[in-house]
Amino acid sequence: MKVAVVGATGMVGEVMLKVLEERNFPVTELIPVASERSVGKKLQYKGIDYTVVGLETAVSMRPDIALFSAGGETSLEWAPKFAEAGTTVVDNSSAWRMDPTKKLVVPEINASELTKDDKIIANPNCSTIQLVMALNPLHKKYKMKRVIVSTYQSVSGTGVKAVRQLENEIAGIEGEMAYPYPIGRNALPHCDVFEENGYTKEEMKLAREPQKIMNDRTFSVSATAVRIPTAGGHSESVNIEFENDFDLSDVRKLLSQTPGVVVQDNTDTNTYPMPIYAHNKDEVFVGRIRRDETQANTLNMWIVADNLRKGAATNTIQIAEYLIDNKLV
Ligand code: A2P
Ligand code: 11C
Repeated sequence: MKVAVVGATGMVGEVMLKVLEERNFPVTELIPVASERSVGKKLQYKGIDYTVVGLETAVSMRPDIALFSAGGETSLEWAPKFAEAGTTVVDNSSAWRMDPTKKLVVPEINASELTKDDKIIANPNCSTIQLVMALNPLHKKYKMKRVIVSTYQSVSGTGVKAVRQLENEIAGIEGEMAYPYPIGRNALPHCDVFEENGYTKEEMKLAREPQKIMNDRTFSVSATAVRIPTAGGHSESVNIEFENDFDLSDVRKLLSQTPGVVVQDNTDTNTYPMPIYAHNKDEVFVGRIRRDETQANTLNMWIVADNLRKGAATNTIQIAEYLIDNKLV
């Protein structure tokens, strides 16, 4: 496969190259793409140097697959141009996610919806992916009514500038600010921009995307998204009200049997998921599984995943793998 990575010099793009290499993705020709600022720069893949090209050049090279993570505006403008040239685009930005003509895919849940005609496929938001990975098996068995999620999100979700802000604050260096406030020793109830309803865009992604991925509008999600000074991954405290009662040991069993989900849940040994251990892993980790004692049929749990891996690069590459395995590209 001739594979373009659009945004190859960025935080997610860099992880994409690493994940492609680790999973031995069938790359016959790699095309690293970035902005005009980076054209000519060298990037390594499997020990070989590749030269970064611009978008125009990349389209003219007619890749089979283009993995996009270069921001929403780049995707809006360029994904259709690649699609017209015959390339299948898997896009990690928010540009196409809620477009009714585009599929929003977490392979473990809804890859079977994909067909040869899908030329632009959307990768969900990172905090959504780890949430639905854990919700989906439980919903299938107990039927969810309402989900309340509070997130504790890593600075890596904002990008290089935010990671640098945290590093500078720790080192006591004054530098450029990615956030309106210090992030070290702080918690900002503010991920992405505010919308008119008083929620942030990140919170509304969590409210809207799960229904589309799970193809079910019978449940609702209410979210509060918080940025904290961690670098390894996103964490989520989740409260789920089901139609039907559940058995806690069955919940643990269902989750541990779900491909891509790992249960880490033993209070006797202080075992629970944490971002420092989820870092660089592709799985979604679930723990602190317990009954909400204030309400019938309601569960509390804690979900952690590496937002740059399963939340972005890995999920995007899994979609591409599904396309290849099923001869859809
Ligand atoms: P560049 O490094 O040349 O700016 P991050 O999310 O870490 O900020 O990375 C964004 C990625 O998207 C980078 O690879 C960046 O390239 C790329 N990018 C940003 N704007 C454009 C654009 N207009 N055209 C192509 N690539 C872009
Ligand atoms: C964050 N979820 O952590 C964001 C990053 O819609 O793809 C990814 C933004 C997106 O802030």
